[in-house]
Amino acid sequence: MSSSRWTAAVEAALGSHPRKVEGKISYGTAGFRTKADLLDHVMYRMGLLATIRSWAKEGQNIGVMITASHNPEGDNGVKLVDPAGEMLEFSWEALATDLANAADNDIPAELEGIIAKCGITETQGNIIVGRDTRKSSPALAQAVLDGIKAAGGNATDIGIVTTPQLHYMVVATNTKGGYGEPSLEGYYGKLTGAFKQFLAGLDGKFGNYTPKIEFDGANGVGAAAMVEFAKHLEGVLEVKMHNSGAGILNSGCGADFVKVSQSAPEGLKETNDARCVAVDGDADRVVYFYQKNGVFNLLDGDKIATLIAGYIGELVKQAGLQDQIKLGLVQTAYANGSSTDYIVNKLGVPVACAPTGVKHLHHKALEYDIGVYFEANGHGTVIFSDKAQQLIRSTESAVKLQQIIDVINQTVGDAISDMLLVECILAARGWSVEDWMVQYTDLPNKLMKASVRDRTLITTKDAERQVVTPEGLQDKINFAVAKYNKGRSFVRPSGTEDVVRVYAEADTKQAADDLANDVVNIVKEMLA
Ligand code: NG1
Ligand code: ZN
Repeated sequence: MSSSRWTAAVEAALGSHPRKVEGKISYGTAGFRTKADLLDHVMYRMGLLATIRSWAKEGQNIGVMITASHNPEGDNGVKLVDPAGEMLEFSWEALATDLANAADNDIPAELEGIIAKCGITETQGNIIVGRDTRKSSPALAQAVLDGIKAAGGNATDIGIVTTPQLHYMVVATNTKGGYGEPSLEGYYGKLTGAFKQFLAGLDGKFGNYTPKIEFDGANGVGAAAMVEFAKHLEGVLEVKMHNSGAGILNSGCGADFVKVSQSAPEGLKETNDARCVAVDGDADRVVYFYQKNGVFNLLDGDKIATLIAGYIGELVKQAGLQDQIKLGLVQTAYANGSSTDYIVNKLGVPVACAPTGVKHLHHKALEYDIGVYFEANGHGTVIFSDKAQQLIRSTESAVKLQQIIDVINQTVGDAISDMLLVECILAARGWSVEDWMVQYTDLPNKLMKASVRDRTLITTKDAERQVVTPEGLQDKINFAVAKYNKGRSFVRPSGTEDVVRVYAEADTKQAADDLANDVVNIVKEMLA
C-alpha cells in the first residue's frame, strides 16, 4: 500500500462503518465490551488494528474474538489475541482505545501514528476471527472482516467458537502444529485423547468417583462445544446437557450466575448430589456445584485451583522433580481466605496475589516452572515452562504429568479443558464431589456492586487489596471490617461494567452480607 494506503479504509468507514456514537470506550480487562449496537465502528477499526498487529509480529496470526462472555445477550465485545495465544500486549491497549475513539477522518493518521511509533514494517497480515453465539455477533464479525480486508489482511473466519478455541487456533497455527493440529478437530482430539489416556491409566480404580456430570452450557457456545466433546468422550464420561441454547444466553444460568447468586441454575435445581458443571457464555470460566438435602454447595475457581495445585504438587514429588520444578498458585484478592490458608498451610504450595484479570495472573504465573492460576469466578489454567515440560517429558515416572499437560489448554482459561482436568484428578483421587468439597470450608462471602458517579476516582494498590484514593476510604473500610470476626473487605472499580465492586467475607453468612452492605454504603457516601 502507498502512503495514502488508508484512503479506502476511511471511505469504507464513512460509508459502511461510521462512528455514530459519542462517548469514550476503553479497552479494559477483557477488551471492548458494551451494548452491541454501539460497537460496529469499533469492530471495523479492530479489524484494521489486528492487521497492523500482525505486521508488527512478522505476519504471525493474530486472533480477534467477538464476545461479551458472561454479560447479557444484548451486550457484545471484542478482544485481540497475540501470536502465542496470550492477551493483547498491554501497551497496545491504549493504542486500541485511541483508534476506537478517533473521528472517522482521523483513522489514517491514527494508523500511521501507531506504525511510526512501533517501527512497524508492512507485510502480509494474518488474522483469525471467531465469535460467540450472540445474535449481534455475525454482523459485528463482518465489520471486523471488512476492516481486515480494507487493510489488505488475510482473514480466516472460524465462525462460532469458544474463546479458548480461538486462542488454541492462533497458537496451533503460528507454531505450525507444534502446540497441536491447527483445527477444531485437532483441539478436541488433543484434549480428549489425553483425558482418555489418563483415565485408562487408572485401571477402573475410581473409588467414590463416578464418570458422569450434569452440564450447564449457559445457553451459549460452551454448550455447542460440549456436544462435540461428548462425542469424543462417549463411553468414558457421560454428559447430561442443560441450557444448551434454547433459552436466553447467561440468563438464570451459566458460571457467573451460579457463582454470584450462589444458587443452582435453571434446569438444575433438582439434581441432588449429582456433580454439576457450569460454564460461562464464551466457555472460558467454569464452576462446579452440587446439592445435598436441598443445600446448594459451590466449588468455585478457588476450589478448582487448590485441587489442581495440590495434585500437581504431589505428582511432581512422586516423580522426584520437586527440587527442579517450582510450583506456585496465583490468585486474586477475590480468593476465599480459607482457600489460601489451605493451600499454603496444608498443601505447602506457595501463593501469589495478582490484580483482577487473567492477563495479570498469567503474567505472575510465568514466575513459576508450573504456574496454576485461577480467579475465584473459575477463570484460569495451568502453564508449564519449557524447562518443566522438558523435564516432565523426559522423566519416565512422570507419566501422569505428561498426560495432564495435554489435557490442559495452556493458552488461556478454558472451561471445558479445566473441567476435564478436574475430572482426571477426582478420578485419580477416587473422590466424589463431596469428598472434594470437604477439603476445606469456604468463609461465607458476598460480592456486591455499588453504582457511583465516577468509579475511576477509586485507585488501589497491593494487588487491589488497599484503596489509595479517595483518601480516607481505606480507613473507613478498616473500621467496618474490624467489627466482624474474620472480616475482610476490599473495593475496586470494575473493568467491564460501570460499577464499583465490593467484596466481603466473614465468619457467618449474615456477617459477610452485613459487612458488604456497610462497605457499599461507605463507597456510595464517599463517591456520591
Ligand atoms: P471486572 O468487571 O473488572 O470485575 C470481571 C471479573 C474478572 C474478569 C473480567 C473479565 C470478578 C469480580 N471480576 O471483571 O475476574 O473475569 O470480568 O471477564 O469476577
Ligand atoms: Zn468468559
